[in-house]
Amino acid sequence: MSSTRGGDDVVNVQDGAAELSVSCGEGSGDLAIVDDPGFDRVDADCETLQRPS
Ligand SMILES: [Ca+2]
Repeated sequence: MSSTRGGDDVVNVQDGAAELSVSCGEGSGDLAIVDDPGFDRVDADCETLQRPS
């Protein structure tokens, strides 16, 4: 996985599989689109979590 250094990234791991570690990298407005926060393990550098609607 690559990300722009210092950017606000969108990481989409809403794939039905459990991620052991999701890193959003640097930036203060990173968004992680996850299956469920208790299912995908998301690092603290992902400021915002979006669950399935
Ligand atoms: Ca997932």
